[in-house]
Amino acid sequence: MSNLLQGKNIVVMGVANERSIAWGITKSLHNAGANLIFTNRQERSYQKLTKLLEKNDIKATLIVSCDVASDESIDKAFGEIKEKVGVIHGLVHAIAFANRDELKGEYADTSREGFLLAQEISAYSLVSVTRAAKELMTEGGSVVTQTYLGAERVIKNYNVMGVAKASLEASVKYLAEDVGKYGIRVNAVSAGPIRTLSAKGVSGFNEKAEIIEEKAPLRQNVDQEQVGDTTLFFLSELSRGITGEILHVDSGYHIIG
Ligand code: NDP
Ligand code: N5H
Repeated sequence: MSNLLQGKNIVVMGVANERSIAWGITKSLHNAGANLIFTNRQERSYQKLTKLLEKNDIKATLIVSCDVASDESIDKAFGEIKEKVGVIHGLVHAIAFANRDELKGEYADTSREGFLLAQEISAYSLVSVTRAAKELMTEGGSVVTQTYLGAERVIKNYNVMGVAKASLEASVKYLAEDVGKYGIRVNAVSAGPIRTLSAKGVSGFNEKAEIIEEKAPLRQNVDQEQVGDTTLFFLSELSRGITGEILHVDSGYHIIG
């Protein structure tokens, strides 16, 4: 428990269930005293979230529906947040999507449609939600997104998502420059493999997790709580001098050649 985010209003996008990285983040932010606003796409995620909040005795300030594929949905969600909460101080973006059949085989086989879908949901969404959040961050703020090493290196099967994450990471830097003058920071956590709903059923996940245990300096996989605490750091005043940064929470794996 700390009071790092006492009195701060933070929007969390991307809780699908108890395994979600965004749920690990939620627990860290709650323990730091934040008031939490959630957005979900699917009704199923909304149901899971309300049960999780109840079970963990966390009271949401607001829960709104938001599909980042639609400008109208984003406007409506942030309009409702403005109306009911007013000022926000932080935004957590933990959203990505690509067609499962394009997360295997050769990247060269990626379809035009699949490429654009991955870019739209996993990278452009950060641009659109940062723009919407900026209007509500009148006291300054912090935006944090989630990325993976496949943005920097060719990692088998990550394919179209690797290219979308490269775009996301470049967007972190361009957005950081745009909103820095308003006292708003934009950073990313680059997490090691974590078994979540998104990771379920994708080829090669187990193999990637095993390599971490074998080769990463800390010889163990990371978990949602570790990502949660680093995201808390980025949202808090402790990181006030940092923006446009991509910070690895991966047991040090990225330094190994
Ligand atoms: P989850 O499956 O738990 O979360 C993915 C979330 O994306 C879901 O909540 C889903 O919402 C949301 N989403 C997908 N499409 C849309 C959309 N159109 N509009 C709004 N929300 C949408 O998986 P993770 O927690 O693993 O993923 C969170 C982030 O972490 C992703 O960016 C992922 O790339 C990143 N990451 C994950 C790693 C891992 O190993 N798991 C490693 C490094 C980064 P809904 O369920 O309502 O559809
Ligand atoms: C190298 C790897 C393993 C192979 C690649 C995995 C990529 C996963 C990312 C995307 C987000 C997964 C995805 O879009 C799955 C969907 O096609 C199907 N799933 C769903 O629709 C579920 C129900 C919903 C909740 O999912 C979403 N996304 O909406 C990478 C791994 C070692 C690390 C990893 C898993 C990275 C990452 O970015 O998630």
